[in-house]
Amino acid sequence: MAKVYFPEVEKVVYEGADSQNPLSFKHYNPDELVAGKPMREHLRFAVCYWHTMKGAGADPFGVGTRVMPWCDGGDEMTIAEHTMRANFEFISKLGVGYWCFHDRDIAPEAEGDFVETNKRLDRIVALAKGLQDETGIRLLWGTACLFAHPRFMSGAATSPNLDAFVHAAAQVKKAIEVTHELGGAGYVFWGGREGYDTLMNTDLRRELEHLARFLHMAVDYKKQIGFEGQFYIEPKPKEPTTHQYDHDAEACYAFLQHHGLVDHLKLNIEANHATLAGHSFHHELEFAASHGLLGSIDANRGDELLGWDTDQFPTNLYDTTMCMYTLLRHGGLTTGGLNFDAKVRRQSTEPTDLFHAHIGGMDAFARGLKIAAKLIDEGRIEGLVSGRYGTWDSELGRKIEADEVGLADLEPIAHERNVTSVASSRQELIENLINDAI
Ligand code: XLS
Ligand code: NI
Ligand code: NI
Repeated sequence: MAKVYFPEVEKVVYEGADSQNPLSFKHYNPDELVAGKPMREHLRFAVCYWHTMKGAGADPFGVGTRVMPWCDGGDEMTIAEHTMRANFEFISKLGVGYWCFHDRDIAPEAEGDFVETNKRLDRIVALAKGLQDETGIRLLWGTACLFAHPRFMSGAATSPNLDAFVHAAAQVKKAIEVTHELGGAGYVFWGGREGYDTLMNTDLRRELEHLARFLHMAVDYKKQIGFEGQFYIEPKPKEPTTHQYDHDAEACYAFLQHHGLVDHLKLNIEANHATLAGHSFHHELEFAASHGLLGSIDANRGDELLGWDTDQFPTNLYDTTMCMYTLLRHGGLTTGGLNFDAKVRRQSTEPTDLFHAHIGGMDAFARGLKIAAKLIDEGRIEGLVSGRYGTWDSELGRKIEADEVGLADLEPIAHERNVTSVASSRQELIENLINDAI
């Protein structure tokens, strides 16, 4: 008999809003059609391996607190195997379709032996592949951990040390290969330590050039091995470094354009990285989506009272509504998904808390989806927005947008019209319509 890691939980199913069962979905009903598509296809949820299976609850002031039965006993590789089995049991019971991982989450590095490290990774990848086949769970994206080991303390692709760059390159090569092997729909680059703590020891321009070279090599290698998954960059403004180069969606866009990479990478937008950048989650999504850059989403939230990446589970209906409103209006997710890059709080210690956390996040997005679909269906907000831009739908507006007139053509028109006021923007009305739909 295979070991069971979550004996206290059966399969989580949809029971509807009136259910009193905490281990059921109240709103997420995977087969229910919303805006012409089943909820599961709109939402494409993924479970992240690093927090869910590996995060023990340590913080800068204390050790881990969580009960993790898959870590009981045996050597590192035995534990790695148990952890992978527990991962697939958890995801199956939750009824999620995808997972995400870093190379070093799933298989520990063999210190001092890169070849052996890769062998360990292959062993766990073979196990994961079998479990994927058994359960039908698929890989949303893979990535390489280029930030935990001391060799990357000054960065990986942007390290001042050439050997750190070379090591990172080989690690990414292998991570793309195993992602390909597992049929990953994508591959993420989060610039873990790609940034600086002080400019006084940093050649900023050279580091950015190196980062671009690194990504170009990855793009070339992807083509070489025929990996067709989507590449993503995950913006984050700070933490661990004072300044991370992939600051926000707009900074990433400028970087990608400047270095000829814009056709090869989309963005993986994380809710709390947006707020750390001083933006809303909605802003980052809207910028990315309206520039054809939105690839995938790391679904979490921060704490308004803490200025760091707390990676809490998303529970704020207003945020999930804005997210789904942007997604629905821009055609939704294709290769990407909603990856719960989120961890239970340090005082939530039992395996069951993982279920409560994910159920809450999934229900919050299911409600956000339904509310957003309702707002779009009613069309009142869209009506207000198109009315607000109504003056542009004129012959003159068309000519300006089509680059057919210049300042000298506009001057006599301005003199004649001499505008003194513009129409109300109706913000409060719009806010009321949103709250009414919620
Ligand atoms: C850290 C990032 C990380 C990426 C994957 O803040 O969110 O978890 O998603 O490397
Ligand atoms: Ni993330
Ligand atoms: Ni993060």
